[in-house]
Amino acid sequence: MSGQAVADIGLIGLAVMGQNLILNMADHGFTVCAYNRTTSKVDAFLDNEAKGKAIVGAHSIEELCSKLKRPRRVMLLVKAGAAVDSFIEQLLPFLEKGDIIIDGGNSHYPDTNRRCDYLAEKGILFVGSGVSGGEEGARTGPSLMPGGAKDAWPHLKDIFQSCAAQTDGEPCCDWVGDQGAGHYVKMVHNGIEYGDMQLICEAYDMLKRGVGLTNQEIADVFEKWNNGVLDSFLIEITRDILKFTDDDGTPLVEKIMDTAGQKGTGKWTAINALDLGMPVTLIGEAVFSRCLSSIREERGRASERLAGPVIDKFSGDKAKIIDQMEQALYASKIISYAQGFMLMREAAKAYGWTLNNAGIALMWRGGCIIRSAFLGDITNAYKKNADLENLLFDDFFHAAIEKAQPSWRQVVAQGALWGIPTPAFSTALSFFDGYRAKRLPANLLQAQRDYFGAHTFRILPEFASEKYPIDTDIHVNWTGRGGNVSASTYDA
Ligand code: 2AM
Repeated sequence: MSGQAVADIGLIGLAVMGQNLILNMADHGFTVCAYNRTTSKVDAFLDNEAKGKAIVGAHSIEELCSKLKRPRRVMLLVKAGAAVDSFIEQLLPFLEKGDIIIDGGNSHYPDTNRRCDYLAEKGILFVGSGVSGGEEGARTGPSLMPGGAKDAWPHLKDIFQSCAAQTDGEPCCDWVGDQGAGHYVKMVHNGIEYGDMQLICEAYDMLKRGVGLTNQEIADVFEKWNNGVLDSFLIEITRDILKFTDDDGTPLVEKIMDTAGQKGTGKWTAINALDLGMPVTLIGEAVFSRCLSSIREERGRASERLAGPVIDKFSGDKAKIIDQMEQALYASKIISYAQGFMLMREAAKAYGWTLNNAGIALMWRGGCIIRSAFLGDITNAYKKNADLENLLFDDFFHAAIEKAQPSWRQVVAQGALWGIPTPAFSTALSFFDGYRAKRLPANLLQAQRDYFGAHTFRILPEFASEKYPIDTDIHVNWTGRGGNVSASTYDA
């Protein structure tokens, strides 16, 4: 079946995200053609949510393509993986050179790289776009992170930037970079989201078990924090969750099993950080914390055998420790974002992408799950200095972390004394102390490596001599036994 080319964009995948994005696009004056593998969903959508709007339907890929204005723009919002490849193959016979396919799903960036290259050979412009903000974001304004074939951008800019969330008059959507850069940045966004959530959970745990506050009191703390430097969507929903009572009047959150699920984007971020050799420790701890939570039965057995400190009824200054925790959370969050941006900088180098940090921060400023006032400050930092080496070198964040430092140390120490785990708070502080250390104990580590494996070491410039020449891989016979053979590569 063919039709008139009436639609500005086609959208495949009518789960809630897809439906909401179509409605959002229609609200902004674009005509959308909807298609879904199970075509009964097309009819149901047209008869209900889409009724009376600038939305048409298609019952085949051919019909969909025939209804699109040129160059055709087709957006996929289907399950990541095989479904994306399957639709690409189904679309190809009905597309022409210069047409555009956008994958708005949660695809892993190497898949997007591959699809970009594959479709470039065929003259089709492929775009992988991160879409964040959940169902509500898709309907009212998500954060959109498109990357891939840049020639597609002039044809997408208007639709994407109109439908995206707007903050301070600017859209939370801009071109991210080549190939899978859009999906990459979305992956890091999700990793940072893991970190933010873990930090909030640690604060909740300390306030509950350490300070002894009720859920309502903790909700009030989050309410207060939401009016300060921690002002963010995740703090806000945490406040609401803590206030939410079940039919029996008790907080529902306390009835929820303490085993965290994960879909993989946090893990991908951590794996990528390991691959690129970047110390993104907070996201790593956040992923491992979910893993630890999921071995619940084993923890149950451990809890009966392994004792820790008994937490006495809190007799200190509650207001003071609450303020200290706000500072600890803020400082840890600064570290997490600093690490995230370090990772993206390294990825840009490794993959040959040009990533615009201010633009990325602005894309995350609104619409998405990690949206916060804080991201406005990060945007400003990178706007002031696009080449900022590290977020911690920006005057604003430098001052913030200086101010927070004593409280942060107090909170991490208190967690350890109470025996309440604070992996994210703690790793953030350890990173900070490592990052600001001119000298780390890696000298000893290099000696150990050379001792047992002849892996060689380098001499500090001030100790260079004929015996230990500078910029040279040196091996020492530490034991007086064995040979003087050294491993051939120096891979510190
Ligand atoms: P469906 O309604 O026909 O199941 C979210 O699951 C979206 O992805 C839905 O629109 C779903 O279509 C689609 N989807 C999931 N797996 C798919 C596959 N293997 N092929 C095509 N569409 C798929």
